[in-house]
Amino acid sequence: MLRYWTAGESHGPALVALVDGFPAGLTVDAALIDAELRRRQGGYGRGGRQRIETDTVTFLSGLWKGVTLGSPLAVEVINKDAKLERLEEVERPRPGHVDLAGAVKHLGGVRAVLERASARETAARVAAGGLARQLLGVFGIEVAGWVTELGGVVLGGRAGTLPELRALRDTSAIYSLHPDKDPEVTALIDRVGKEGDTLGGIVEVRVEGLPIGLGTHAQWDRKLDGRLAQAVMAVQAIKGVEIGMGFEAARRRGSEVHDPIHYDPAARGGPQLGFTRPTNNAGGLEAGTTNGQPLVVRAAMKPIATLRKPLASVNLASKQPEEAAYERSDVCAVSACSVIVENVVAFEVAAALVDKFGGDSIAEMKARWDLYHEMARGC
Ligand code: EPS
Repeated sequence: MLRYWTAGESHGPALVALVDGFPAGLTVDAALIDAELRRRQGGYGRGGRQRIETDTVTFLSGLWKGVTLGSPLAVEVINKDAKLERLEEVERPRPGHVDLAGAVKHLGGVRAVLERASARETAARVAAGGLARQLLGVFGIEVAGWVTELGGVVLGGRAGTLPELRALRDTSAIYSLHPDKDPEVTALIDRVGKEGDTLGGIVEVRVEGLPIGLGTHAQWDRKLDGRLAQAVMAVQAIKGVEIGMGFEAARRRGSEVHDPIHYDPAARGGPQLGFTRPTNNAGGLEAGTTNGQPLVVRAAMKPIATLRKPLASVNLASKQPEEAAYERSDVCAVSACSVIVENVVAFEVAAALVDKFGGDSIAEMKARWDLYHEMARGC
């Protein structure tokens, strides 16, 4: 079972991801994880914190000479802005954050919950996902994500191979597949930022090269659609998750939604075993099981809840009406969100891969991958 937890406060000494159940024998390229962390720090509309931090990973355990041991990996990302001991209590909870509910729940103050709830924690999730995508890479499984909507401006997807789409996205200041729309969107972010407000958006992640048969239909908590929904919904500020056609499928007839099945003997040798689909409205998952088509996951991010022009709140000490607290924040972090969702999706897919092909060593996983595909071609 491949799983991870994170620890760390936004302004504590460091964030840590503890990755358990990772197979032995993978040569880890830390630079690839650092590249994901760098992308997470970027995107137009980020705040002052990103000018302070240069996120990189240090492995505290689980590696020997750069190769995974099969033991737990503790991965650390240092906080340069480690000032928690000097920070004051926050008296005026910010609407949209956990400030009020968390302070009440823990019978304590706002600072204690906001430090952990901060989206800074996603650096640790990206570190775990950056590791997982290297495991996927061994099996030719590729993951990429981008922004499809920002502040109400619909950017959409685009046809192309993953390397083409990734290259295009990397030319966009907001990580979209339509860089020609960047000026319109960055001007919007500037305008809204000047007004003391914030913006949300929609991100999309695509996974290609998947075999048929990851996940299961047989038990609710092992269904891959359910596991993906939990992992993505649990990213800070996410309010909705869609797979494939998603909510739109509810408005159409069955004949317009479900993907017909064809067979092409020439494609029998590939991971899809010769089964082809003219459409992919299911987004690569049927009943919680991968069907060999690309996995497509979308997530809706609400606007950042810390507003420079704050909403109404109440002073928790005096119970008098006051404006919510303002702490340095981002105007828009939808681009960063695309990187985070990309990496949490990568982790869940890697976990499903380990469930199917065994988690002790890469060598055994490869042998079982080959054997499964050989047997499945007989289906
Ligand atoms: C973030 C770091 C945080 C915030 C932001 C994301 O740093 P600080 O609080 O020191 O400015 O900029 O956090 C939030 C959006 C949030 O809601 O808490 C980061 O590294 O992503």
